[in-house]
Amino acid sequence: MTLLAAAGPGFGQQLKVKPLVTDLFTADPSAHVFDGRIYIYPSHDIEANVPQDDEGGHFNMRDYHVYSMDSIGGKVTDHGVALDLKDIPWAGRQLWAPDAAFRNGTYYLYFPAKDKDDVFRIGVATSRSPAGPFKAEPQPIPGSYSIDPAVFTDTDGQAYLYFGGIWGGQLQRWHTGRYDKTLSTDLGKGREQEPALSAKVAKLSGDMLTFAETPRDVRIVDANGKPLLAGDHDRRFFEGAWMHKFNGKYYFSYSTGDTHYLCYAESDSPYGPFTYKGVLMKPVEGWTTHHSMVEFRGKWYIFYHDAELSGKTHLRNIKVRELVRNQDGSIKTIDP
Ligand code: FUB
Repeated sequence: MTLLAAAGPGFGQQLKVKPLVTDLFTADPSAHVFDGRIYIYPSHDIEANVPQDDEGGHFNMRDYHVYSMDSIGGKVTDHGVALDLKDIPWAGRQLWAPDAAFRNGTYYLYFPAKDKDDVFRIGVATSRSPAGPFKAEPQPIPGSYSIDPAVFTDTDGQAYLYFGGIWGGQLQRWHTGRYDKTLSTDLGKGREQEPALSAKVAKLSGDMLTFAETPRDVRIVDANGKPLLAGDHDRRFFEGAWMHKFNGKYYFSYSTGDTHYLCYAESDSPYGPFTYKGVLMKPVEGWTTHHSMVEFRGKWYIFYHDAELSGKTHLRNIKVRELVRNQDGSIKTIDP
């Protein structure tokens, strides 16, 4: 176990926020509170010397570390390698943004990786400890595809898996229901007036290892109930889904990718449709950010990343700051 940099001064006052981890590059932080402690499940960025492209080939990560903190702003503990690419029987390359969940004494790590045919799938690994190490299931979740799994357990105990990402995340290649390698980025020019591609959601089975239903579209509509369009790059879904519940409402938040916003939308159901509400966070330093939100000791926090330490888009560092809500449940836009 290594003790690393803490959030540092300025935290909570919305001054300059410091990276949580400084000895490794980390990104895509999914945070959860397990046994009263904050656990963070990030990607572990490395310099793999792969040239940058629209497919994200330069994000060539090979393992996961789990971090934990007993308080926001406190020491960050690195629990070491929790899962390594070489120990995932079906995976070929690129361990991207993971998430975690707990049920009946077992912790579940959900992660995307390209299989041996270079198609993104979503895998599961299990552990008796939130810090791992995790043991991967021999096959990816049947019927899974694309990237960025986010698990949400509702107040009635039902767990849902949200996932998907366009461009390098390959979601567009499944547009016809079968994998089509020729479909690039967000389906291309001339489709700007069509509904945008949607993230997916599926109930998880009781053992948390399979989908209990065929994944459904997470529809996002505007205030008039019209679907957001593919050409609406400032508002449409790109990747990085997250779900949380607040005062009985479901909040679906996500990244707009090429326009670099985090946005959110609200619904009365975990399936949606979700009504677009606004920008959660303006662009950070670097190409992407990817977030999670968690309630801890009566306050809500957003975990995210930027590229402050390296100045390079593929070598990122995770951060945390407080999330401020207005009285109607809407979220104050963060300008990092
Ligand atoms: O970390 C690799 C990819 O970059 C993630 O899966 C996306 O959400 C973006 O952050």
